[in-house]
Amino acid sequence: MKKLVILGLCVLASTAVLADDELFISLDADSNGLISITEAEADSDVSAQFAELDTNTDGYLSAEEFAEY
Ligand SMILES: [Ca+2]
Repeated sequence: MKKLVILGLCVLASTAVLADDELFISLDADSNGLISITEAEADSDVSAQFAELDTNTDGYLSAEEFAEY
């Protein structure tokens, strides 16, 4: 039973990562691996948190920065 719960949590966690990846890919309109502030405007939530997510303040969200979203 305990193993089943752990397995379930792993599946849930990997699904969440996958969903974030899909959002990242869909927002990365020019597929350069970075989300610009213009690309982020396609999602109002990401756009609103852009400055917070852009931890190195280069004006782009990398996959690593976006993972915090
Ligand atoms: Ca950045």
